Amino acid sequence: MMRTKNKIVSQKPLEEVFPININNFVWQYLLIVALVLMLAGFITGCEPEEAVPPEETEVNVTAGEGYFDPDVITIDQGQELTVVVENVTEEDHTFTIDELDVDVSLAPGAQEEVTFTAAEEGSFEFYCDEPGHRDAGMYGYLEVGDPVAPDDNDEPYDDDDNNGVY
Ligand SMILES: [Cu+2]
Repeated sequence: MMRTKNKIVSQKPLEEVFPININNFVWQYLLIVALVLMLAGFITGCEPEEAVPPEETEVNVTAGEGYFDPDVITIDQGQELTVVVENVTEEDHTFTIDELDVDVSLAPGAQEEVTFTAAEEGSFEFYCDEPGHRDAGMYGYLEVGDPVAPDDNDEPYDDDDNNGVY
């Protein structure tokens, strides 16, 4: 019995060491949590910068299989705009705006840029001039001034006409 008690007594120093290890572990855990929270805050803080505000003078557009992304670009009247178009497909495409004399040819995988000024207010369609591509969905709208985005309603043409008349 005495020896057993002595053994128990002799274990107390070990028990005192053990809580110190726990404290170190908790401290490291809290440090990791703090770092994760800081990283999350950093990522969250970066997200608003990726959005394209109306006053932006450069817009990146992806020419994909049957689409342009974004398909609506909004700028102010008289604003100079640089559009950087990247063709992410293995076909030829164009980025064309008839009213603004914009016609950029895009080889497969190519990235081209075009700078122009939209002097007049309105909604201008940009599209791919390769046969069949416009009908396949390769079009979008450059909204200049006070725009009504086609995506905001299901019948853009009728609504636009009514708004113009009234
Ligand atoms: Cu195309």
